[in-house]
Amino acid sequence: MNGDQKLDAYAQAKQDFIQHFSQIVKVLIEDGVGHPEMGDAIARLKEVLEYNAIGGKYQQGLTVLIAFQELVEPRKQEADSLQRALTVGWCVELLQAFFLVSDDIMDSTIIQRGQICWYQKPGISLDAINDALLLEAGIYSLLKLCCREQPYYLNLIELFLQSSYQTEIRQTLDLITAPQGNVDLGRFTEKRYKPMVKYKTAFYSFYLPAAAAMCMVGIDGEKEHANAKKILLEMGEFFQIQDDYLDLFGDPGVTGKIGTDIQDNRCSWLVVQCLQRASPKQRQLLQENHLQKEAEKVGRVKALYEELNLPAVFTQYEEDSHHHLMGLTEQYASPLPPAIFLALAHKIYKRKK
Ligand code: DMA
Ligand code: MG
Ligand code: MG
Ligand code: MG
Repeated sequence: MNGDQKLDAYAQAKQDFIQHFSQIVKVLIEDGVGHPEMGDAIARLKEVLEYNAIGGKYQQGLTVLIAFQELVEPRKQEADSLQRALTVGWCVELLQAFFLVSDDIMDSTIIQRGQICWYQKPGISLDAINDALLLEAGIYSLLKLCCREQPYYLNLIELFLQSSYQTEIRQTLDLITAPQGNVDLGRFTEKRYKPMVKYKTAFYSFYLPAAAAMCMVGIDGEKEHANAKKILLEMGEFFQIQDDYLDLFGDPGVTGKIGTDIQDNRCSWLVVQCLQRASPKQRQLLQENHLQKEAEKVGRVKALYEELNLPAVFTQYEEDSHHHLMGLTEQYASPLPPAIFLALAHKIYKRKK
């Protein structure tokens, strides 16, 4: 395939993936048929799905489908197994939606994916907690409905559960490293930062989709999974570094979200880099303006980051990281087709959203 054909194949996969969503909603709400008293709850579930599972980049979910297609010869891709790959891809998107709805509450975010956060909608408020749990439960309903007869069913469930735990335990770290009402700059170190982001984002966003596709085609070996993980966790770590950078320096019109890392006192890549370079006076400025809601104070922190050239540091880091990922792919992709990893690396390189 040449470059243009590859692009078309990606666009086609994305279209198929998005189209499959109506099927997901149908399957989930059919569970309520025959229970007339559930009518209102089912309508709510549909609304929650349509508001929160739609409108992102679909990168994670689509990766299941694309990896599946790379791993199975075209003539062996049966319609049924393709349908299952689409559904498992949507399970990853539901997991993402579950995390986002909850994360936005904990981060006091207002805008996500270009729209008001679900919990901020009039009349929703903390009922959003139950909605998030519903999104999570949807994963296991779907897996049961579409994969129960498959030999990999248990492996898939374990993979989703393990990914959830890895994310949640590192979200815990993210939260307790940013205590409310107390700016302790001593906590914002690279040593804490790296493992935190690797597992709060990289595991479920990068390893899970590829590992799910691997399970579905019967690639279960520890070595194969460890190799894929080596590349994908590194990629996901960089993805979260980009997320931290875009939180402050991204264009909200493009990212679809308005950052809150400074206001929330988060252990962001930017604050870690800043502290490695700051003079005692600059450190004091950070101490006084981190964890503050006023736009003026946020502006002071941003000006400090610019003074320390952090945007240029980031650009250089992005180059180095991309180069490093190319090397890791060369070393660890086999026996999987390198295209799986290269396509992802290419997608996130210099991303603006
Ligand atoms: C992302 O952290 C992690 C999860 C599990 C959603 P974040 O709060 O930086 O994400 P976002 O920038 O999308 O709110
Ligand atoms: Mg957040
Ligand atoms: Mg968060
Ligand atoms: Mg963020």
